[in-house]
Amino acid sequence: MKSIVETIYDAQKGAYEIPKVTETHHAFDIPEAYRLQAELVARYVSEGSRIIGYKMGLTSREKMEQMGVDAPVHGVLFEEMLLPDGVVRFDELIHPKAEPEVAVRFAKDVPPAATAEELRACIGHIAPAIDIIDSRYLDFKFTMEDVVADNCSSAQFAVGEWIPYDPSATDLAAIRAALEINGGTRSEGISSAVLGSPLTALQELHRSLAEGGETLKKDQIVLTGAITAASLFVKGDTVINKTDIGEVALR
Ligand code: OOG
Ligand code: MG
Repeated sequence: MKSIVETIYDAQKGAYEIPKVTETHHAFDIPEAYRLQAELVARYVSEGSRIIGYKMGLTSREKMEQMGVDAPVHGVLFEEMLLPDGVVRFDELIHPKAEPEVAVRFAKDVPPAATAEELRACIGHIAPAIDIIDSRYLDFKFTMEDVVADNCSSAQFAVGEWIPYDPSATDLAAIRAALEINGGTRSEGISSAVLGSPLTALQELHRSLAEGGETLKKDQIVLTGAITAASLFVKGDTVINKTDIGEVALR
């Protein structure tokens, strides 16, 4: 029988659905789920993938309700997930959903025990983003442990124009975002939906990474978490995240 990591890796690479590994294999807890995620990530890295940052997930009440889980999670972003010009690679996807998010890029390494203020001071740029999630689990249904092991449904993402982050000009907790598909608004919200502020999501991420001896570093990108529930989309759809800090589209 294939291991949990192999099972998920094959489903990601082959773009096919699998039953939950907590059912086909065995139950495991959240720390074990992150160990499995790390093993999966190490396999990609050994094959040449480069880590360019992280994503927070299940950070908003709407997302937690949509997915039936009750705490945020985080995953790893690889260079190949970032779509140049927003052109989606549909042949690598199973049942993609789009989420309107705010992305940040760090201008400095974040000190391991950074306070909220110190962490904020390390952010160089912010941008509107669309996270394309594609759970490898049947019907997009999973437990928190399953989704963490599946690198939090990470698949592809698009980022709009990066703008320098000026805390006196932009309140990270007050960015309005609306996800439009084919001209119709599918969902809209405000970035305070993300744990009160995307800054809190970043702190939570940094705290959690520190437990594993990691830190957020200069030039890394973080997708801070969906502001609204996710929407299914298909090839040919025009998907746009319209925000107060600009817009970004999938093609
Ligand atoms: C897990 C990933 C969620 C977010 O921003 O909430 C996520 C999922 O819902 O499949 O990326
Ligand atoms: Mg997301």
